[in-house]
Amino acid sequence: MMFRFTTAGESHGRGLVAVLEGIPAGLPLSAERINAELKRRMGGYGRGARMKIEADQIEWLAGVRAGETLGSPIAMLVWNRDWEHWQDVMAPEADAPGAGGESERRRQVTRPRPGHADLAGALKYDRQDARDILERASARETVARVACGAVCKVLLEQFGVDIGSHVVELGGVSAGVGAQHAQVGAQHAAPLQVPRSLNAAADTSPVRCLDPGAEQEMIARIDAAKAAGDTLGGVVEVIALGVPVGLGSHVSWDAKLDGRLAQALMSIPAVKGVELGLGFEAARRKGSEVHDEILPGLARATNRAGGTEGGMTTGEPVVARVAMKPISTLMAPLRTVDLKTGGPAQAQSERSDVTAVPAMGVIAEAMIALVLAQALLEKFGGDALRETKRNFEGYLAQVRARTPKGAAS
Ligand code: EPS
Repeated sequence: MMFRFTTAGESHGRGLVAVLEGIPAGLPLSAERINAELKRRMGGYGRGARMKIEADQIEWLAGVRAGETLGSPIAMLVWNRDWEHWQDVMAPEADAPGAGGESERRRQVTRPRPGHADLAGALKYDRQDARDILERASARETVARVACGAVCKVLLEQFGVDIGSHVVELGGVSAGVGAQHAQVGAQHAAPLQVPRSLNAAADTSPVRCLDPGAEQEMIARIDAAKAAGDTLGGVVEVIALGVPVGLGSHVSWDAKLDGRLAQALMSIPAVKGVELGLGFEAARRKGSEVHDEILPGLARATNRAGGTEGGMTTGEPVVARVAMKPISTLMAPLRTVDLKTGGPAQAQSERSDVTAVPAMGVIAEAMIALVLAQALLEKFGGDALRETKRNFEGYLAQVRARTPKGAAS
């Protein structure tokens, strides 16, 4: 069964639709579990008023019966509560109020925001009103991704994989905690430095940061940015524990798991950089200070690689760091050009967030879950969960047989 997912929906349209194909039959699934992830995505200090309007929850449309997947495409719907305030602006009908001539259109966007999709999209799609672009470019679409990712998380849990994230940088403030942090300078096995139940700890912080001192400073910077009409970016670290060795492949460029993870993470709105393990730091070091020595029992002395070698998982935690630029809607706007007049103007400002870095961590977890679930199903196949598990157990036994007995100490 081919694994794929797709989403549809505009930020202020009727709602968002997510379709996920390739999940085996027999996976226990509940709306509560998906909704818990959607709720996590809505949180974080520095988000705008929209999150007070919405209460994102899925409705099942297809693929689940009596609390279990059927093996058919899973379809989920999330209504936009804000639609109520946008019905005329976003109405699909040609004869809707405001749908006629350009002059009739309310809430047009003709002063593109530097950094957003507004300008390139309006030129490429030949739209006079950049709202036709920004409605889909909005990070609101990530609701549907998180819903699909939540299903994948439930699947991965059946195989002992657990994915969490935390904020390691926000507005230029760095946290002194992190898996990557532990590896920089480490010559021997460094502890992860993050709790095993990463999300249980991170979710108690308003900025999802594990360093209380840094957390206070991040909050202060968000308040200052808000007062100045500005926005802030940051970096999250995502960690997947319990990933078996051998997901992905070295054989072809598009099978390589590190490449697939990078693509999935870079596709998150406003993300400008992705590192695995040491990332860019590896380029500055000698080989002897980068590669993870192999110990008896096939354990690793370190995990500077961040859990992949040769496009395959190593069996160590997968550690990714994801950098997000500041949100491009500024209340103190930057210079732009009015597309109607061609003259200089100030970019449009519309209600938005000061920062969405804490939420981006939740979205990054979802994207990693989607990539790992796909790679796991490629390796172990299965139309039914029991079949996938049988194949998985057989493979683990095969790997264990390669590990000399009693050599692990
Ligand atoms: C978002 C909803 C949006 C923004 C944000 C993400 O709501 P609105 O545009 O109605 O305020 O809060 O979108 C952007 C940052 C963006 O650039 O479009 C959401 O649900 O995550």
